[in-house]
Amino acid sequence: LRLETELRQALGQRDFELHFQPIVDPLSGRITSFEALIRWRPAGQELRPPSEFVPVLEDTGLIVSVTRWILKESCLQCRRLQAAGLHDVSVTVNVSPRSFYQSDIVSAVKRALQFARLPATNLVLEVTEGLLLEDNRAVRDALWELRALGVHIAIDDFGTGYSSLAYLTRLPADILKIDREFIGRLGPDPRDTTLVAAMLALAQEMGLRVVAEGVETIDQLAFLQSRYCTGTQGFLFSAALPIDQIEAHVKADR
Ligand code: G
Ligand code: G
Ligand code: MN
Ligand code: NA
Repeated sequence: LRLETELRQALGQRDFELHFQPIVDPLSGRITSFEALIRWRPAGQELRPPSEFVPVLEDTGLIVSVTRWILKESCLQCRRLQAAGLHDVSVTVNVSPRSFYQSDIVSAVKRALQFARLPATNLVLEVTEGLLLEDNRAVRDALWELRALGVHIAIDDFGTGYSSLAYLTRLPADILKIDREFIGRLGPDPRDTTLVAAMLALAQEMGLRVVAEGVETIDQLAFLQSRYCTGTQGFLFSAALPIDQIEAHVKADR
C-alpha cells in the first residue's frame, strides 16, 4: 500500500523516465527501432527497475495513465531521433493487458501519434503472448483497429507462454520477439539452437519479422545472421539508455 501511494505521487511529480534500447538489423548493423523501457527515480534515490513497480501499477490500474504518458513520450522522442538523423526509425512500446481491458487503447494511440506528429508505421506495440491467447473480443477488435491505422504489433516473450500457435493465424501480429531465455542458451545445447532455428523458419514462412532479445555475444549474432533473423536486441549492442545519450551518439555518427 505504501508503494501504491509512492507511485501515485511519482505520477504527479513526473518521477518516471523512459530509457531506450536499440533494435538492430543484424545484416546492415543499422538501428531500426528503440524499445522504450520505463524507469522510476524517486527524488534523491536510486533508479528502480520495472520488476519492482510495474506489477503494482498493473494491480492498481495506475498503468492506464502511465501507459498514456509512455505512448506520448515515446512518440515524441522517436520524432526527435528522426530529426537528429535516424530518418525512418521506429519506437516500440510495451502495452500491458490491463491497458487493453480497462482503457480505450486505440484512442490513446491515436492521440499520441497526432500529438507527436509521428507516422503510425513508426510505432510498434509490444503485447504479451498471454493477451493474445485469451481470445477476447474487445482485444481482438482493438488489435485490428490498430493494424488498420498502420501501427505494428509485436509479440513479446514469444515461446514462453502456452503452446497454442493458433492465434498467429487469427491475430494481426507483425513481429515475434524471441525471449532472451532461448537466445541465452544458443550454443551449449544443440536442441535449443534447433528450437530457435525452427522459430525463425516458422516466422519466415508466415511472413513475420523476428527480433531476437538478449543478444550478448558475437557467436549468437553470427548464428542469427546465418538464419536471416531480421532484428537483434541486447547488451552486445547497447543497454537501454536515456534519450540524451542516444541523441548525442546519433549526432556524433553523422
Ligand atoms: O528493462 P527491463 O528493463 O528490466 O524491463 C523488464 C520488463 O518490464 C520488460 O520486459 C517489460 O515486461 C516491463 N516493462 C518495462 N517497461 C515497461 C513499460 O513501459 N510498460 C509496461 N507495461 N511494461 C514495461
Ligand atoms: O520487454 P522485456 O521483458 O523483454 O524487456 C527487456 C528486458 O531485458 C529489460 O529488462 C532489459 O534491461 C533486459 N535486457 C535487454 N538486453 C539484455 C541482454 O542482452 N541480456 C540480459 N540479460 N538482459 C537484457
Ligand atoms: Mn518488451
Ligand atoms: Na521479452
